[in-house]
Amino acid sequence: MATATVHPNIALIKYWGKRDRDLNLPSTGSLSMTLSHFATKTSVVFGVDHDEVIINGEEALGRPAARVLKHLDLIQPGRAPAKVVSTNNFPTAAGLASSSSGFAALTLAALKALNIDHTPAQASILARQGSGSAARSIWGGFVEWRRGVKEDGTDSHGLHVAPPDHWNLNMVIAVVDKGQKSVGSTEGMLRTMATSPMYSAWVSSWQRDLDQARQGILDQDLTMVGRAMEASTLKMFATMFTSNPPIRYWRPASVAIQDEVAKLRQDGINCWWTMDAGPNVKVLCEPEDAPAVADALEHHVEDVHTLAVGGHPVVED
Ligand code: 2P0
Repeated sequence: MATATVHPNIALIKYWGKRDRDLNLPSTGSLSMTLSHFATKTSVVFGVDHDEVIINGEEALGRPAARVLKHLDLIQPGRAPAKVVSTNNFPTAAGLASSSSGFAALTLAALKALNIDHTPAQASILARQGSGSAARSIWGGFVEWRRGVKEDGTDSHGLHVAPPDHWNLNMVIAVVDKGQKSVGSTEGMLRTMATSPMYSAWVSSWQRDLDQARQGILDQDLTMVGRAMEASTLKMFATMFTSNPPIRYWRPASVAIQDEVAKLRQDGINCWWTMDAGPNVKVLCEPEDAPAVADALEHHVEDVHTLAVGGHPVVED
């Protein structure tokens, strides 16, 4: 039996689209900040009577359970029956990156329970095959997920860009809706790839955003990171909006918060927004500005969380 506690990550430079669906290889590189406070805690024990998956206190059945068990099959083909117990201390599948911490925690707990020696990059490659964004939650701090060029995916894994204590940044999250998203990320990506005329522009223009965000992180230059993050976010949504049928996660409150961020910047508060596969808005700022940002967001939604840069996973026997 082993337990892993892992923080989710939010992409500053986005992953949206797959160059290989089976191996879950991305069409673009991406870069993330690991979040503090939010966490998934997953325990795995092998050698029980039958497979069992408990998520947030309830037995998982159907596709969610099958996805977890298939991931264990990938980690050890021909494995013994297993019991998996996983709990999130934040909303699941609501655009708050629960699949990133979920599959990273499952991977790390299973590797430990099976006593399989591994490097972080090897764990990241396995986590990637469960859910792409999980490739980045193997580390705390700031993490790049290399697109890679190899067909077998061995060069498509996370890389640690900077440790958790490199830069004291905050992410203020406005929860516009904590319900589960209408279109799942995988389905949304496949639809975008098949139908959006903007998709080719997306896959040919991400590298510059990523290079600028990485440099901005290393230099602790929030404006540089923020500009690249908003550009990457808007380009990703342009591909979604122009899919057929369109994918539109934004709600009126999401747009009102984007306007609020622009207004805060005009007032001299250096803050920048991003969104993912859901209506929630995440705002990046320095800790000294976080109370003013949170106050402004509370005019639009009830549920606002101020999070810092999260640490590395913790894995225990
Ligand atoms: C990201 N998202 O980079 C992007 C931005 C959502 C928007 O990664 O299909 O659950 O399991 O690999 O990782 C969400 O997608 O997708 C995601 P799969 P995943 O964080």
